[in-house]
Amino acid sequence: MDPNHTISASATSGSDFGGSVFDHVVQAPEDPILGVTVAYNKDPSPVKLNLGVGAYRTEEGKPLVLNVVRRAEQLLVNDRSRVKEYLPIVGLAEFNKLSAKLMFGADSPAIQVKRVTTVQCLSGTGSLRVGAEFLARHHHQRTIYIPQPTWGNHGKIFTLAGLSVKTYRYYDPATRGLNFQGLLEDLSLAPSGAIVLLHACAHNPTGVDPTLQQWEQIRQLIRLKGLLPFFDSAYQGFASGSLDADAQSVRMFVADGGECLAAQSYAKNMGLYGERVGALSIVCKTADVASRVESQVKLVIRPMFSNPPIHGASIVAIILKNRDMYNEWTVELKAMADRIISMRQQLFDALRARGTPGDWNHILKQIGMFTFTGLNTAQVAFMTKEYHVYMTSDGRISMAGLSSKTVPHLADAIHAAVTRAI
Ligand code: PGU
Repeated sequence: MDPNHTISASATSGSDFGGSVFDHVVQAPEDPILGVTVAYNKDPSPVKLNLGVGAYRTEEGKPLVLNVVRRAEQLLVNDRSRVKEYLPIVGLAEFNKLSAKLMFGADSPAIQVKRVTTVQCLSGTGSLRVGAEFLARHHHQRTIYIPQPTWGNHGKIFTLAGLSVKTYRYYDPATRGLNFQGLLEDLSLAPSGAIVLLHACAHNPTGVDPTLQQWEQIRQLIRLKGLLPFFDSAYQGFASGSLDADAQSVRMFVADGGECLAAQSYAKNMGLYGERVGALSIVCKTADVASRVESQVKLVIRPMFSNPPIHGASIVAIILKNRDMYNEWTVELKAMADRIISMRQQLFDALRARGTPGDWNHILKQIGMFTFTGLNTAQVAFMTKEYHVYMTSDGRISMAGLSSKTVPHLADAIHAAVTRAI
């Protein structure tokens, strides 16, 4: 065989191979949230401030690895019996059990009677996607209602999973609070069986949560109409500093004996962002249904990512099962939540001190990682251009990215945007 023959078919040898089969592919826009960090990274300004992505920073502006996480990792490294075998399709059994307890309560009757199935997934996003794919295959009503507004990825996740996405009214820009009447009206018009996406706490991006009384009314309506609640719990412990208080909405819906789904993320509350640790729970009517549901969820996961990663889930399991470490975690978590709350006060005071026009009480009232400032797209663009303050174009700022040192700069930028810009 002439070796030159085979060589002549190589890409370097002929002009026939000049064009790319991907020539028609157009440049996609950056992600509305993660793209903010891309733009921030390109900015050489020494005063630049990234308040885009919801990721906790210390007072020094540095990412934080919790002390208790470092301790758990140390234990993992020192334990020679730990191996790197594949996990089962549903992930680490111990992690799943402990995650269900964290979400539904240590003495949850639903867990005791085994009507909950919990599977380890790739953080909150992966849990939402697996839940959505399961629903698209097995739920009789393939419409999901998501709040208006909501985390930007929700619509994409559910659409790509094969669900049809509709919105319900949630936020009232006039009051900067909950549009409770609109919410009730829209959900009461939803077809029976429709899925309803609910933020368990610390609604992203608005920072506006229903009160417990309002949750109770939402629950009654959802049960009356036979809707299926799907909770996104990405901030348990971050809203109030208490893991139990932040799970109350979900627990109400489990206590009534009905069915629901819950996607949990350990990105924020344990600072395990890049480890991609999360869980999907499906609460069913009976143990028998839960077991059949789990068998089908496995068929969703296997061709998607086969089985989840072991390291992050092992960290979480160590912390959740050891009383000492669990307590240490709650203290560190509370400290993060408290620092965010103190940033709210500092920003509010700084705007007051500057006499910035407008009512800024919502900075204090809103809950969780974000303040939905009410600044418009043009004002945000102005702040980025003139002050190097990076945030999402809907006016959301991550309070967790702020520190005592950077509050004055942000307040100057907001003041200028409100008084001088558009
Ligand atoms: N659900 C909500 C409500 C969220 O805010 C986020 C993260 C997730 C789920 C997904 O988090 P996982 O990391 O997959 O567990 N939102 C942040 C982080 C950046 C992003 O958009 O992924 C944010 O800044 O909105």
